[in-house]
Amino acid sequence: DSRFKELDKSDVEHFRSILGESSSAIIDGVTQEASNEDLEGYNADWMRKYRGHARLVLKPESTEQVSKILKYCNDNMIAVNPQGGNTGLVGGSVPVFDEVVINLARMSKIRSFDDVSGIFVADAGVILESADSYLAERGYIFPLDLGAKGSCQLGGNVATNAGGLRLLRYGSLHGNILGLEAVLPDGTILDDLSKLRKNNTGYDLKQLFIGGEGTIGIVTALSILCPQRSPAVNVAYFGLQSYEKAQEAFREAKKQLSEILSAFEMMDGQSQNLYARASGAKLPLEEEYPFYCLIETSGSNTDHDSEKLNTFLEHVMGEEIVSDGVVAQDETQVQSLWACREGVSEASQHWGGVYKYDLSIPLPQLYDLVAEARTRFEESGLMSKEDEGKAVLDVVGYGHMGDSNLHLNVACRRYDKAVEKVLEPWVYEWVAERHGSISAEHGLGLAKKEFIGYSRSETMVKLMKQIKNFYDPKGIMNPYKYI
Ligand code: FAD
Ligand code: 2HG
Ligand code: ZN
Repeated sequence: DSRFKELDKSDVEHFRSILGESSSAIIDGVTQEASNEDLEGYNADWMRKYRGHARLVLKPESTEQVSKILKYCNDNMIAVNPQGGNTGLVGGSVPVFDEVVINLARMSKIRSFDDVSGIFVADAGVILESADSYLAERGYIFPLDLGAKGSCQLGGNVATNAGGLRLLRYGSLHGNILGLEAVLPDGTILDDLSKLRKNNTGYDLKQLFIGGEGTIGIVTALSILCPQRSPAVNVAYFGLQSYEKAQEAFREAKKQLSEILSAFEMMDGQSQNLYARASGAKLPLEEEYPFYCLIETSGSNTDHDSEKLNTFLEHVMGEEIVSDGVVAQDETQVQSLWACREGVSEASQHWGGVYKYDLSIPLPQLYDLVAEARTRFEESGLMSKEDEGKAVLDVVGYGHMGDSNLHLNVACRRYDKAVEKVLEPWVYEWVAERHGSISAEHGLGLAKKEFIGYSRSETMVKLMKQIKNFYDPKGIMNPYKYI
């Protein structure tokens, strides 16, 4: 974009003066020969679907460095792309052209933890799994968990307002985050690192950064309220004959497990078959079923929780809501049952390409979309019934049923416009007609830029643009993305 300055030697020298000479602070393909290989991990996204052409990656170590970098970029019209663990699934985490990548990986300090209130304060570059392990040692849990926990960063989680596997229990980051520190495009440091649960003094500005996808500033630290870790955790995995049965099971789980229910996930048979083929793992149940659910309970009393879970399982099996099931007997089994759910996302891109949709749909209609998508592929001639399960094209549905959040993944051998045409804009129209959301948790990024109107009115999009222009009048923050 000719509005933005092309990087030259003087810019790189300036960034070096901010960051110092440490080789881990800067990957320079402008004045030095950083190879494409060095830059690849920052330019290509997790799905290998979006690829930018950044020639400079900056890795600040402190909020002050982020501030100096942004001020210089703003003064000189240099476009930037904030980046965390680069596990985002909508193309928002990588540049489109040659934006400067500002990667937060080196900002990885835990700043404080109060083991009475459970308030945890950390830099944005802390890896989610590291934060959770730190809290586990102190009897607490990070109130967010997701399959990419080993790579994603807290700042990226905030910027995408990640939902994950336990939102049902702990709620959204909009509620758990107590304070943020962020740097605005002109270098201003917004210190709102509050540790208060209650603070009704005007607009709650931090909420704009939660789910802001790096379009109005860079999150550099957060404070978050963490709950006690439950000593008794049980996981059950069961097979069901229909989606209606899965809904009945969910209703019973809420009724009978009530306060100890911490996750309710749904996977269709095709998604489990795909996971087994891609990973080589054996599925937990002997027979195959059209649907599977995974339930997790977390409580403080093992005997009490096991009794509740067993009563629930006896009931749902007695009533023939559930056809067969297994309860994990130890931590290894807990992990392997969870892997059947968490592993689907990665398995779906095993054969080369994948089209991912992350949707909020009213629960009774949630699975209709998957069934209709299969029909559309059969009618298009791109998939026949015999192809199913042979990795030519797999249409799989799974997700956070407890949050009415479906993940529709269409796995194929390579990215193909013909496949995309069957899906878009049909998926978005379908969801809009049912008053759902075209992004339940992954955000809009580049992938859904054109489609925001399916979930937000013109008035709301206009207001969003005004907010963006107010915070980032020169438009340097993550340009070309959804706003
Ligand atoms: P990145 O991918 O690096 O960035 C994501 C966006 O945030 C980009 O727009 C980027 O510009 C911006 N950003 C990053 N850091 C900052 C910062 N410090 N300040 C401002 N902006 C910033 N998501 C869910 O909601 N639920 C799930 O269950 C879930 N499971 C996943 C499982 C797998 C296997 C994978 C690969 C992804 C999954 N995701 C899930 C997607 C999810 O968005 C990310 O995993 C995570 O929240 C992104 O964090 P990240 O550090 O990788 O951010
Ligand atoms: C999950 O719940 C993630 O596993 C990823 O949100 C979903 O890959 C996907 O579509
Ligand atoms: Zn998800």
